[in-house]
Amino acid sequence: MHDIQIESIQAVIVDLPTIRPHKLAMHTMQQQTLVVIRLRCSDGIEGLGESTTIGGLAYGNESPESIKQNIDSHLAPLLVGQDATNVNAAMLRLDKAAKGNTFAKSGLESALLDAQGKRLGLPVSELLGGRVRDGLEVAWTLASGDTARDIAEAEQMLDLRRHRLFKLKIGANEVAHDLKHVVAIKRALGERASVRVDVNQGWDESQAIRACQVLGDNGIDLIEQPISRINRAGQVRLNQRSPAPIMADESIESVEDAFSLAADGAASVFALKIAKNGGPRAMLRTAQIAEAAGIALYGGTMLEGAIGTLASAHAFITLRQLTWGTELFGPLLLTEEIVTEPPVYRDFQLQVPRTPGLGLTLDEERLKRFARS
Ligand code: MUC
Ligand code: MG
Repeated sequence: MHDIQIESIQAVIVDLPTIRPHKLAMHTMQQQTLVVIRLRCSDGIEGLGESTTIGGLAYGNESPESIKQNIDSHLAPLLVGQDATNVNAAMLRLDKAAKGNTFAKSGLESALLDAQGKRLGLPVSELLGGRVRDGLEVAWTLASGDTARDIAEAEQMLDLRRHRLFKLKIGANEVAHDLKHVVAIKRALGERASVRVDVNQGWDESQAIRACQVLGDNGIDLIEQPISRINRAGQVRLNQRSPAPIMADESIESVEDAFSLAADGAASVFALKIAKNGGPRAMLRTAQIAEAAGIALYGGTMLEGAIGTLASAHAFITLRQLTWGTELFGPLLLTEEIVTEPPVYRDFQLQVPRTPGLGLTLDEERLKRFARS
């Protein structure tokens, strides 16, 4: 019998509207669906976590519905009654009994960390060893699909001093069309902004060879996941010949993937995502592999709301190097919040709270309104 036990775990599916459709190569998001995790402990403390993916099953192996089902049926029963204060032991128990399910595990680990931080009066960043920077620079994704609208959106973000790093979502259209779109945006923004692209695996190697050359020659700073995560040999060849650095995103579905990508020399930048690794601490293991291999880091997102965004931020802020910044803008894509005080964005940066845990409180009223019945 442990002194402080995990008493119950609830996974709530929440559907939230977005400011505009968000077009990725594999899916156009018309809204975002979060899975909010409430982990209640016998000392009365509740930890919050979030497991969020993009476009049902369009992006990865887990959907909001499968995440909830697997937590309810398999993962929560393994944790209820366990020591709420030992995150290592709890996550080990999950890993021993359940393969994969990194999104679900990430939400559960975030909730354990939030609860323990609240219990000890420490921000999650301090539980993870301590922060080494004040804030995190945040990129914005231009993904309306319309060149003029994307340029206007970027200009607005620069005026507001909210973002000066822009990621363009391409890969769904003809390559020539996409390249024209990207080059027009880079020309309009010039040296005032860093412009990067995310192809979301949309090209094959034969298309990517030329396209990466054109992008590099036109001042594009970074090319994310140009080809299929399955084509490892192609990724290695592209990483050697592209004039702009290649970043691995979908290729990393676990810490072990990160190790084998590093060993093969398949990317020079890693997108770090807590959901893809199985939690903030697992993500930090991927970061350590990258650091040891000389691979640069970028703080990625699955377009989570406030909870998942701050769970990521508390871990990213402990990293020694974050050469390419972060893209923790998920809450800004949503028109509604389910927490009482949304994350603060100022002077191109996300401010990471110094209050205990993740630093968030649920707005029960709003959660009820947007929770799927
Ligand atoms: C992805 O593939 O990177 C992150 C930012 C964004 O706009 O889409 C996501 C997913
Ligand atoms: Mg990506």
